[in-house]
Amino acid sequence: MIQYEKTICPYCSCGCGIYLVIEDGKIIGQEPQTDHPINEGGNCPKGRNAYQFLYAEDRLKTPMIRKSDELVECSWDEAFDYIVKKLKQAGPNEFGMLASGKNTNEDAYVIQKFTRLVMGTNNVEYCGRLCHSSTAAGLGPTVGSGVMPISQRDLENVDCIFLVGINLKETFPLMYMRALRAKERGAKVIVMDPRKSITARELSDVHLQINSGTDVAVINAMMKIILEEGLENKDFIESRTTGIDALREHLAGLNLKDLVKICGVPLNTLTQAAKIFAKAKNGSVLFNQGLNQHITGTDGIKALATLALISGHYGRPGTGLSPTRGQINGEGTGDMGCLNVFYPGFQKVGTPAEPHKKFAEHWGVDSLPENPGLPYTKMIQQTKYMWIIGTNPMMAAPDTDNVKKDLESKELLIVQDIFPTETAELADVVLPASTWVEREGIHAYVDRRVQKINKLIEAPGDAKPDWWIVTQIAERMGFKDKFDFSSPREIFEEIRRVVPPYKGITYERLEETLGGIQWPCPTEDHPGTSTFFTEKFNTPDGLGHLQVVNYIPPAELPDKDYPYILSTGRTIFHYHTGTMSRRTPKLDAEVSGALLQVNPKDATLHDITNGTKVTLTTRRGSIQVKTRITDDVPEGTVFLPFHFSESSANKITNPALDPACGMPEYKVCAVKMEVSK
Ligand SMILES: Nc1nc2c(c(=O)[nH]1)N[C@H]1C(S)=C(S)[C@@H](COP(=O)(O)OP(=O)(O)OC[C@H]3O[C@@H](n4cnc5c(=O)[nH]c(N)nc54)[C@H](O)[C@@H]3O)O[C@H]1N2
Ligand SMILES: Nc1nc2c(c(=O)[nH]1)N[C@H]1C(S)=C(S)[C@@H](COP(=O)(O)OP(=O)(O)OC[C@H]3O[C@@H](n4cnc5c(=O)[nH]c(N)nc54)[C@H](O)[C@@H]3O)O[C@H]1N2
Ligand code: SF4
Ligand SMILES: [Mo]
Repeated sequence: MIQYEKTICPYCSCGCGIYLVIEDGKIIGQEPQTDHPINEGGNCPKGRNAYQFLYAEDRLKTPMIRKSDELVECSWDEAFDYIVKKLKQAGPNEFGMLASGKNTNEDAYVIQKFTRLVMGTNNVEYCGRLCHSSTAAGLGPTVGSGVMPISQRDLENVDCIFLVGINLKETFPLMYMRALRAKERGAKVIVMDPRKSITARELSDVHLQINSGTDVAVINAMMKIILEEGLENKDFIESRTTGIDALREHLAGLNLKDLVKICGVPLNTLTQAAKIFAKAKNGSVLFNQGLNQHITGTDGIKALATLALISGHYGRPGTGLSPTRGQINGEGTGDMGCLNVFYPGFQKVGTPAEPHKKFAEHWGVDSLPENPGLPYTKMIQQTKYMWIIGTNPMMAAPDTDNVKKDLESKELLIVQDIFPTETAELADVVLPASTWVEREGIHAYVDRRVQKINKLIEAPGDAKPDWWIVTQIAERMGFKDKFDFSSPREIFEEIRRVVPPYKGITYERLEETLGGIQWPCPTEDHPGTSTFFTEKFNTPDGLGHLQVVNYIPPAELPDKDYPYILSTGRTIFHYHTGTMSRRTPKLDAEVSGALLQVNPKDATLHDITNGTKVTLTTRRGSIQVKTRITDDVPEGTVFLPFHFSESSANKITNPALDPACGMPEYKVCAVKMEVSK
């Protein structure tokens, strides 16, 4: 029998609807959903080939325990007994847990509950630390909230879009479609990116092709121009913000010539961008990893939000600064509290809210941890017992030779994934998870859009949902009464009770609402919230706090030994550490290995052509990779996607962190390039 079932694409967080064609329990094809309000019948190449990885031969199907250096298949009971015996020896600060941007909210909720309640520590994190931790640190003090304040659908109706460090066409293709529609309706688009990305080429009216890591200098220059020309939104500054005098004074002390020298963009181009942005009626700013992944990511975000505030671009549909979390549940896993300082609902430890007390009451225990836990990379370095669920630090964290050493030295390393990843290879215990369409639950997509995923097929072999695995271990650790969940629905009912923005969302409502509901949704008859900050900001005084920041250069810049800048990022056909997209025959056929982007002038200098194999060496190590000659990258910079293990970018990236949030500087380090022998 053939069925057509609705689901949501498992790749980026646009959250496009797709139909799966299922015959006798097996997916045999798919089509985009024409009536889904996000994609309206479109899907990008990843979305069009969304299900193929499910049937890869090496899906994990059975638990495994390491015995005399080999991972050997075992029963669930054996795996649980082994884990529980070890975990009972772990002191609270010796244990750490990493959740996944692929988890459902229900999975994520039980994961953080396990860490806090059973293990007594706030050592719980997920890939959000490597993605938007600078956003929380930058937007918290500025506007009081680090989530996307709009609906992605409203992008179509703004008259200026400023894209900062985001390659929209390759990374959020269906949001790109909306930006394109806005442009067709007359909106102006400014792109700030050191590369002539396809987005910069195809969409920008003004391309600010800045030197890597100099965003703060550019934004300061734009603000200085706006204030000097009197283009600021005086009413908005007066009624909705605080700190303009300090900002004026700070900018008056900066010299435009110096800023131009730092960022490498001519003054007239900066002026053009500043004027377009300030004069627009409704300006939208989308920013992402090109801004975030620096030791100064937090500063860059504070400056950018300040630019939007003085221009009055906040509080109306489509406006404001939109952080674009990219994993399907990058938003929801954070909402559920898989971060070292946040209990569910972004209730921060160490604040008067005292979330550890509130949750102790919710969960019926005497006490819960109140001190911050360790951030992602430090947890890998400093804990003895780790449980890693649906994240692949051996490819995604910086400086992976050291990650390997740290993971190999654990008393216990549990890896729970759907494939035998580079991280799973190091594990003492490997647990097979079911994925996406093999279990039920909810995800929150990029714009806080909560959509429900249904179980459509059976998981292979013994693979089980993440929430189930965690609850089984909690039970064996002696906490059955606290983890007495027999379905995701029961977990979701607890979430609704303790996480206020989700209170009005029910499974029934989600089943009925195509395109989902945007949280906060306080009551069951509330339609959800598309636009934030219409009346006031989420800061204690309700005002936008203008921030003063200074340019600080990246941690490691080129010198005579390592003369190039290495920047890393994404391409349209592949996803992160490649676990899913590289097991998708159609995507692998498009691009089957890493290609390093090299500028034609640098290529001539080294006598390199397309496909030459080069060795890239940084202070961390060396990798080999083939080249693609393109003026997408400026002279002196090479760009490497991080999807490919045989040329793994993170073997050589710099582990330097933004001190405000623990974000690694993935976007700039110094590298030497030589033709391989
Ligand atoms: N195809 C695909 N799509 C994805 C993903 C994927 O792996 N593959 N991942 C998803 C996830 S989790 C995320 S977070 C997003 C990431 O989405 P993006 O942030 O768009 O992706 P990146 O390629 O990391 O970086 C974006 C751009 O930043 C630029 N950049 C580098 N350095 C600087 C700088 O100093 N300043 C500025 N202004 N720009 C700079 C790069 O040249 C690049 O074009 O994508 C999501 N979508
Ligand atoms: N050099 C460099 N490094 C980067 C970045 C960069 O731009 N440059 N970007 C950073 C960013 S923004 C991000 S978000 C991270 C992403 O880093 P990760 O999240 O570690 O990368 P993914 O490849 O998405 O890993 C997800 C894992 O989940 C598994 N999986 C899929 N579905 C399920 C499921 O339902 N359950 C379980 N248990 N597992 C599942 C997949 O097989 C895969 O191993 O990378 C970061 N690292
Ligand atoms: S834009 Fe994102 S959600 Fe939509 S089909 Fe492509 S990868 Fe999937
Ligand atoms: Mo991300």
